[in-house]
Amino acid sequence: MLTVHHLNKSRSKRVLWLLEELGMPYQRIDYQRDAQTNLAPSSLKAVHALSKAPIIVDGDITLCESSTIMEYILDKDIENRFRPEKGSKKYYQYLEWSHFAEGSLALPVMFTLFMGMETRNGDQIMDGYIAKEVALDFGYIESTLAKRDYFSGAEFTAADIMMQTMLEIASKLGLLKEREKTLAYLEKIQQRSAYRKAASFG
Ligand SMILES: N[C@@H](CCC(=O)N[C@@H](CS)C(=O)NCC(=O)O)C(=O)O
Repeated sequence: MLTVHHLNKSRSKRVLWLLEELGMPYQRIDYQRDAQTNLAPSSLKAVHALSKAPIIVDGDITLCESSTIMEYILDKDIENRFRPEKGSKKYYQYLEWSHFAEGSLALPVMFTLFMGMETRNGDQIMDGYIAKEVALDFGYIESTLAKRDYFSGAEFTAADIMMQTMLEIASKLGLLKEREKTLAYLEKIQQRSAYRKAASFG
């Protein structure tokens, strides 16, 4: 059976959410962040050299990196749910958003989070760069959600799960103020019962 190594308050919620959407059996092993450093415990390093969540183990395969894990799980679903047909326009929209979440959006969102942990005067070179990226990325997200119900089209896919994590953090950081479509979308997908179940694991 597939095992999810789950760190509390982390991107491993994505994997648990997808598995719950699919109703696919799995085993969960929980890890707690260090109260001071917020880092994963050293026991996670025994599972994968990167010691980052999520990690899955399935037979002789051990994988880190959430977007890869999502594709791996979707490949196992014989009903081909939550991912548009390969080669279709929607499929490439799906891929763009799946990769955008970690490839582009994570940088300004996580930088904002980390920069908020120190005193800054707002004029340092990174402040301007991050502000520009935040405006660019969230403008693109808002205009996409003004045209479509979900990131790849009319249907919910795993790209929405990938995007939710960053949007959730962004919302807590106040980056979604006045992004009405994005806020409404976030509220909508967080109503899904599979999301609520995954979120209940901490
Ligand atoms: N790009 C990676 C990021 C993995 C990552 O940074 N995970 C964080 C949790 S959200 C982590 O394990 N942090 C604890 C640590 O670095 O010790 C992914 O999407 O899986």
